[in-house]
Amino acid sequence: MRGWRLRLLFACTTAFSLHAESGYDAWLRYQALPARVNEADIQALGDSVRLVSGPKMSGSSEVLLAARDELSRGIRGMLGRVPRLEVAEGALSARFAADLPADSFRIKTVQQGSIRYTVIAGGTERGVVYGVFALLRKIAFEQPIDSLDETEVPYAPIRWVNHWDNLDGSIERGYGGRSIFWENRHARSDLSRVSDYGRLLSSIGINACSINNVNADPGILAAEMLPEIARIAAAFRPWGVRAAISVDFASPKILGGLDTFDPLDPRVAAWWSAKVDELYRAIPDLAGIIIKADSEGRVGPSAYGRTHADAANVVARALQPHGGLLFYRGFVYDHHMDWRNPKNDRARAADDNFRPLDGNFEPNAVVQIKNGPIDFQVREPASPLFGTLEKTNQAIELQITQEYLGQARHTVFLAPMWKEVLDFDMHAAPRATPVKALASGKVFGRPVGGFVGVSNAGLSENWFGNHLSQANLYAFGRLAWNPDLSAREISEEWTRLTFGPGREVDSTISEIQLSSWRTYESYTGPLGLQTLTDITGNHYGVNVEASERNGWGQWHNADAQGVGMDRSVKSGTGFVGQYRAEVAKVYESPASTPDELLVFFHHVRYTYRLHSGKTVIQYLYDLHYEGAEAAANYVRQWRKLQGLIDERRYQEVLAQLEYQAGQAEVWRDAVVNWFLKTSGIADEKGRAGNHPGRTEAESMQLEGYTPVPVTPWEAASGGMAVSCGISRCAARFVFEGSPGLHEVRIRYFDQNNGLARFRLFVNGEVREQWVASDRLPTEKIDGTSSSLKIVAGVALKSGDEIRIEGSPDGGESAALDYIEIQ
Ligand code: GCV
Repeated sequence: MRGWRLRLLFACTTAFSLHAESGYDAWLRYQALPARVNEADIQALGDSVRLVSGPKMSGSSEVLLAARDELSRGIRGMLGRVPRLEVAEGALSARFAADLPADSFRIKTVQQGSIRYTVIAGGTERGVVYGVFALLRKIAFEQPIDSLDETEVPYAPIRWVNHWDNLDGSIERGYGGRSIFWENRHARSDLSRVSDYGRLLSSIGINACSINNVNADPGILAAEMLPEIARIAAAFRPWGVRAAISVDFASPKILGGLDTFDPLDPRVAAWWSAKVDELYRAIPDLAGIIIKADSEGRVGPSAYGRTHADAANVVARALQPHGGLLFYRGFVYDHHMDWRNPKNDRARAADDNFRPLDGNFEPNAVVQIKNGPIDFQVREPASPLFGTLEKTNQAIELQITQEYLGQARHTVFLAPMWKEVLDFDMHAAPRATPVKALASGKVFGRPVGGFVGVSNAGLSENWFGNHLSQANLYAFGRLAWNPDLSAREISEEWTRLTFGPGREVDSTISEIQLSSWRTYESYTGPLGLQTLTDITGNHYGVNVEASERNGWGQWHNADAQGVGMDRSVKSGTGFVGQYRAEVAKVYESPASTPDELLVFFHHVRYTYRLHSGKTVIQYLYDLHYEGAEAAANYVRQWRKLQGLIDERRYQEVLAQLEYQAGQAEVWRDAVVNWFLKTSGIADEKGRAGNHPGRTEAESMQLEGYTPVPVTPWEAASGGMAVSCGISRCAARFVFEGSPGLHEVRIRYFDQNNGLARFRLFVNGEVREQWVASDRLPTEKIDGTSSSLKIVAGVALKSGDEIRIEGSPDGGESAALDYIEIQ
């Protein structure tokens, strides 16, 4: 019934839902549903909605009040009028909540004689909030709500997000503005964003959030900091989100004045115990502590010849009386590895370090393991450590912030990638043992386990700097709650709540999202190459060789004959042998390794044939062209949504997708040219190295501009750009193509240390002007600053003069790469 009525009335709803939106409300917009349906829905809920939590909880806590207010806000927004909402106790609690596990909820329609009402019961107060959000989702999805009887139990107890926020307010690998928690080494005076963030987290079932960088500032544990942490914890508390912190393992020495931080020294243990007691006096519900040690320059137990278990346990024991958890990161590796030794392999590090320690950790310690063995690359196999640990708690760490995945400037929806890892069977027991079950402690009966997402939302109005990137936080929470949901289900839910309803809107956005990871992979690092970016720098722009010949170990070993790391047991680093036999069997030989991970596991010749029958080199060429084309297509798809979603978000996403399409071309050309030069094998389709309509800036007639080599060479067409060292320069050439309306595409460089200006002239007349004002993360002329300006509909005929003028500013030299006329 509701379906067809909604369809009939859809036209009216779109009309009044198109006000400008900032994205701040994310998926909690509570858009009005059609009026005639509203009354029926309110009646479907009965005479009231009653909120009841487990018997141990008080009936009037701030969590229940937040739940009630949210329900009121949501129902009013979507249905226009709110039924009676009650926070109930006593008999109802015993009847509906007593048997519910923590954090789970039940939603039930109750008919008692002539009285009908809806109960939302939670095993804890947090469960009630989750039930409220679940009911609101049902209403938004127009599902029947008149005879409800359902219970949901979260898949895992750990459903956390980590923030890499520094106390000065900056965020390591944050792309959505500055910290919502910190500024100038204090908690912000206005923490309303934290509260609103807590609401978002709670709506997807996340129950804890760590509030400072794992590269921890020891100052977080200073006595004067504890009230500040307490204020942040208080802002989260109404949403059932508990705060956690990251600490520096050397704190007993740096902060405590001891002459050691040796975890086996009793003075160190006493220091941790006293400090944790002090923390809990200030924040009684602190969720726990996270430690990154012996990793990327952080000190750790190796300083005293102790193990990671020793390190984790000394803090875990201090947390035990308070019920807190200790997360010890499995991301431990040597970043000074000798690349000349073919047996060295960073991928081995986590398993090598933690396998011997299985069973040595305290019951409240959790080893937090990144999804792959390297570091959040565009594609990696599941970390073998998930299948190794049997007697140790573990959690999977997924990265919501898109560090190696386009930094919120490229749309990359991560649920499909996460699903591949979560569903991957590690063959750790005779029955199916997917990573999700191992990480959650289900396979080996561990008391705790689950999911940690590195979120890094910031002060930007839409939290992440890209509206479409919000979907990754949503997906993380939904998967942590129920990893059996499909990527499609999640994307459709998110789209509907965030941009919908509207059939075209829902399907277009969802299709873009669902294909976006593979699109990004295809132009930045297919076949298991890993993201071919500047790995010692900003992790953003293209730089094919940045990972080679250094100690960081993200090598892909491309040479004139072939590409890939031999990680086999037979002839390589032996990494494959860290997997259980069933899995190792698949990865040991190139023939059985899936194409998408081929060069992660094997060094193969460029002429090696994939399962698809294509050679490796031709596949690399083809995929880069396909990827760039898919990115261009997103712009075309998005344009069809004008008028169907609010103009502000429409324009902002359009600009982002246009930028992405331009950037995909830089990646395509750079990677393709690099492999063409290195392998010497031509592209069968003749595209690599050929750029119809392109005139290199260095071959134009230059006034003031001077040619400069670009590093890395592949980041600029022909390896060169022109740069201006005076106040104004120009470059010109004569158009010799066919007459008509053309698209003029100007590739220039937009560093973040100036605001250079450009003007395009045709036959002496200004046709377009712009300022290079983006804040891309580089001061260099490289793959990151490479930018594209498209001027459409330019009437040209053979003999016309095209002239581009650049005026440098600050450190930005108005550099130009080429002009392409299509
Ligand atoms: C917080 C990668 C990132 C670092 C990050 C580290 C980690 O190396 O580039 O910024 O540090 O992972 O996960 O600890």
